[in-house]
Amino acid sequence: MAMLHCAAAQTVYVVGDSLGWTIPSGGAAAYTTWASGKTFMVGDTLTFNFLTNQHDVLQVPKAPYDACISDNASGNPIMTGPANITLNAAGDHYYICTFGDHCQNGQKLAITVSGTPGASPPTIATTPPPPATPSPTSPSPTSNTPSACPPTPSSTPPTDGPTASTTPGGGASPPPPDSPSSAVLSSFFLMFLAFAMTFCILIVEESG
Ligand SMILES: [Cu+2]
Repeated sequence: MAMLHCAAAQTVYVVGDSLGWTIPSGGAAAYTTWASGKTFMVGDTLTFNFLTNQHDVLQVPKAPYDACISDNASGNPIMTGPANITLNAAGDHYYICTFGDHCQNGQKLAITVSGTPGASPPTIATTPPPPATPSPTSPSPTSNTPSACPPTPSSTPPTDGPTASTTPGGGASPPPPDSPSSAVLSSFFLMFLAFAMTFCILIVEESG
C-alpha cells in the first residue's frame, strides 16, 4: 500500500474496460484494440475482471501466447478474479486465459510496457534511522519519518544497530542483595536459639 501510494504516476487499466476479461465476441481484436493507443508504464496495474473459476490469467512469452499454450509461463495462473497485476518490468507482456479454448477464441492480451525514463526513484541514500534510541523529551513527532519513498529493498538493509557492549555473556544474574544477609541472619538466629535453649536448660537443672 505504501508503494502504491508512493510512486506518483500510476495508472490502473481495466483490461477490456466494460468487456472485462472474457471471450470477446469479435475475437482477439477486442483486446488488441483496447490496448492500442494506451501507454503502459512500469508501475501501472492491469485489472482483469473475471469471475473466479470462469477464467484465469497467465503471463507467458510470445511464442506460447501465439500458440495459446502455457509453456514457460511466468508463475502460476491467477485463478481468483478480479486479478490485479502490477507491471513491474518494461517490455512486451503477454497474458492468456488457460481455460478450455478461451485463448484460441481471443481471450489473450499483448501489451508493451515502457520504462519510466527520468522517473526513476531517487536514489538518495537515506541514512537508516538510528537504532531505537528514544530521543529524550524531543516532542517533534515527525522528525525521523522520511519524506521520500520508502527505501527500496535493493538498498543495503540497515544493520541491527550497535551490539550491546555491556556485560558480554553475563548470563548469571547477580543474586539479590538481601539474600546473603538474610541467610546470615537466619543462621545466626538459629545459633542464638540453640544457645538460649541450652542456657535455659542449664538454669533449670541448676535451680531444680
Ligand atoms: Cu477464459
